[in-house]
Amino acid sequence: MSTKTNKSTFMDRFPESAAITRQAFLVAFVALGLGALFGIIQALHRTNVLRVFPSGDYYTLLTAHGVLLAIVFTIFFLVGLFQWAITRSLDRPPVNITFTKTWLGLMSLGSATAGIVILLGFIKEIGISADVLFTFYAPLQAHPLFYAGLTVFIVGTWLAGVDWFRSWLRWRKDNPDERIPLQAFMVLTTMIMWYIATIGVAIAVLFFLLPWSLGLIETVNPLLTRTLFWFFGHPVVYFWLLPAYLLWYTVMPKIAGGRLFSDPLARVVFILFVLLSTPVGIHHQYVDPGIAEGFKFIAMVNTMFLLLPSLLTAFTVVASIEHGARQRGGSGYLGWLKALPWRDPAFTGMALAGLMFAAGGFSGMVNAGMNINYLVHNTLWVPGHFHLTVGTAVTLTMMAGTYWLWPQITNKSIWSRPIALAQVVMWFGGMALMSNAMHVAGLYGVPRRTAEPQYQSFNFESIFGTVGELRIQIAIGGTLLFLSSVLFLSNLALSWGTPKQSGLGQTLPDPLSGPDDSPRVLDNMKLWAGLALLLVVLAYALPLGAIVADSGLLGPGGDAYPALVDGIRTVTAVFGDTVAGLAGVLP
Ligand code: HEM
Ligand SMILES: [Cu+2]
Repeated sequence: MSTKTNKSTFMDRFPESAAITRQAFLVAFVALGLGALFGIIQALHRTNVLRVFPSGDYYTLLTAHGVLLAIVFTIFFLVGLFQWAITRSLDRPPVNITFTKTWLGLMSLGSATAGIVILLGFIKEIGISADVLFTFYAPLQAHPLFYAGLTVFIVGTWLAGVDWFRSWLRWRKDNPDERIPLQAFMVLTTMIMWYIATIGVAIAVLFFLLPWSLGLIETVNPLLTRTLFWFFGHPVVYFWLLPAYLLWYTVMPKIAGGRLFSDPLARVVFILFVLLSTPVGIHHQYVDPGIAEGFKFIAMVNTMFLLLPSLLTAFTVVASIEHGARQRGGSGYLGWLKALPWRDPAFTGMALAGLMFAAGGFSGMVNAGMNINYLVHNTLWVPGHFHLTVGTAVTLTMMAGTYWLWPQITNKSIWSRPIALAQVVMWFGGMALMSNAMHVAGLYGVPRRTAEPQYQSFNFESIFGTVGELRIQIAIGGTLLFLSSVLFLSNLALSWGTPKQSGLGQTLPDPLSGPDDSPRVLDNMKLWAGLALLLVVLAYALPLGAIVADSGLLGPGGDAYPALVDGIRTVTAVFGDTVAGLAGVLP
């Protein structure tokens, strides 16, 4: 990482693209810092260790935490990384840098607007808020500016995709017969998935939530907006994950001292995500009434297929790293593990992130099972799960990737490698504590999204420890995580202050099995986009049709509630009459 080569860096070759990457990272890291601050506040609050905010503000905190981290941090990092990846792998600067600046500007404007509206929720007097959580579906309602900000942000990401597709088409003109370079392939397939996924959220926001919060329509159909949200809400997790995959496939083998094992396998994995990531969102709605069990079952089966690309990834990445270790002189069944560059924070961070992802995969399978989901639904288990996946597999990979990428985009080396190493290990340790305790607490039924999960009069005793002990684990884990993010951000800030150097450039080696070993049809973007849309129609046409047929486009959704109340009134009236009648005949 700090080893000098005489190669030019990405910044030397493409200064404008490097500047875009830096600016996107800057927004991502500001969001990370704020999000981590809210994270520790809520971890200490709900464990009753330290309370600095009234519990009434908890949703504001939670919304800020969720949106800043799961949406702003991850996606800004993604666009920065993709800007680097597409420029580097096609080996050409953006077609029109003003266009590139425009989408980054739109994304920044949109997220700043949404972010400010959320934070205004702390000041009651102003009367503007967006305490709707990062899932923002009805019946929770936000100020119109929140939805407007979100829209501008998403339009920005769409234009980013346009920019990258444009670069690719230009490249295609000059290279009609070549295979798409792997990183560009990954960027393009991920964006196809994003375009399909965001159809759901765009319809939900533009046709329902925004007009509703502006007062143009009186009601919305909550089940419809929930279903549209989850249409987007599941594939968005792959939008978080695929940049991590890009780093695991293309950068990590290099850091380990080797080469990617199989380029064709990597392509297959990305195509599988395009096809399989959208038609599964109903697996977040197993307990929603109004969706027939059969549709839920289909979503479950589709979800289980998604294990395949992740298992293929585990295989390919581990094989590539093992190859690297053996190149470095490692030997034996497991002995090669010792030959890996564990002192390199970029390597260790990514390796620990991958390990956590395996654990997250197991808890994800529990979530995905229609029957065992009932056990953990809406408990603290669920944030336990996604702090392993997006909170560690993705976040820690992004941090580790930054350590490798930073010199390439700034011509400066990382201020302190030992601190960086301590930082990634600390994140791993903090998350092991916090997330483990969240999973266990969830099995006890401790709810998520609440400031007051007291459970004081319950006396849970188990082999895992009491609820009190779990609370302490969450508090300690959360504190370690916060400290780790402070170390990450201050290390980068100090790196910014170091003098520029030359010769920090790195190259990425060719895979062992290259693109020519894969069928050409894999590069047919139109085909895969078409098939993915077809699968979406198959999975969603019937359930969406049924929801609208049942309770209309604008709800309010059947008459179950008053019918039940009327029913109870009738029963009590009859019962009361009978009692009175009986009383009358009694002496
Ligand atoms: C400093 C590190 C972090 C700490 C201490 C922390 C702590 C927490 C806690 C305690 C909750 C549960 C709150 C509740 O349900 O009552 C939570 C929720 C959540 N966290 Fe984190 N977290 C951290 C980092 C992250 C990261 C890096 C991400 C994603 C990139 C993330 C995404 C989320 C999301 C999406 C929620 C759910 C919000 C909701 O339910 O609406 N967190 N976090
Ligand atoms: Cu999901």
